[in-house]
Amino acid sequence: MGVLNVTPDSFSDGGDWYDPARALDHALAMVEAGADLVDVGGESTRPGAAAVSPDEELRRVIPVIEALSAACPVPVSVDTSAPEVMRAAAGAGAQLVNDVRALQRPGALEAVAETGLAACLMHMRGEPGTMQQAPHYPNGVVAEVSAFLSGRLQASATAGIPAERLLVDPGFGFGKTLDDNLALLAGLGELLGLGRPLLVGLSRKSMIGALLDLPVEERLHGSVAAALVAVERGARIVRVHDVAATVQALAVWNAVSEVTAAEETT
Ligand code: 7PJ
Repeated sequence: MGVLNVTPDSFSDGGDWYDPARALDHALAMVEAGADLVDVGGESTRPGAAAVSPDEELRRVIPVIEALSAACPVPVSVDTSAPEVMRAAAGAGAQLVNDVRALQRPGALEAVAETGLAACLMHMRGEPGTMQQAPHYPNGVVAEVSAFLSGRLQASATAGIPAERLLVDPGFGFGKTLDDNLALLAGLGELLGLGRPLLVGLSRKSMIGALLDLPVEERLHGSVAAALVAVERGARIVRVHDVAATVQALAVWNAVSEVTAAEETT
């Protein structure tokens, strides 16, 4: 999943793709590099980010989603928590909602159920403005994230969203310390018990910066390593900024795992 931020303030590429024509070019370049999905977001959720009104989100993302749905050969995802943006994005051709608030906003479950969109349910502790202020998981971060996602899958089912349309995501960096993030990555396999495909986003995140003591523009190699670890532990979709590098690393990993799988069946 290639990231396309159409925001003036995202932490790693804020402002780069704000203009719809440039956004389309960048999306097509990511597809060319091997992206199977493009995630369009108009609300920055980096730590400390201010909230964006649904009107402003609509103004940012709908023209880009329309252009991409017409010209881009892979499904388009909309990164939003606002039900009105979900509905408009579905009308503009989006196929997936990527919601960092796991459809908890009033009306979000209904918007997904009624439009037939697929949805990624992500775990976040708190809100972007305050989420990094001393997050704490007394029962263990993997168990608490798993319980939350299980509850959201249940709520989605109750709202009439078929399970086959749902993905789950532990939400790396969203209200988590470095140790929490590492525990989640190490324990990613436990989330497979939820029975839905796992999506993970680690690309350029502060946990990579903290491990390597590097600023956001120098986190490529660490991000690729993190994506490989995630896939090796069961992630099915990785949300990344650097598509070519990630696709190449995964192609090498995949060639080896196919040999391993063939040996295991003989
Ligand atoms: C994630 C996301 C993530 C999902 C962002 C960033 C911050 N959506 N949106 N998972 N992160 N599903 O790109 O680093 O981890 S925004």
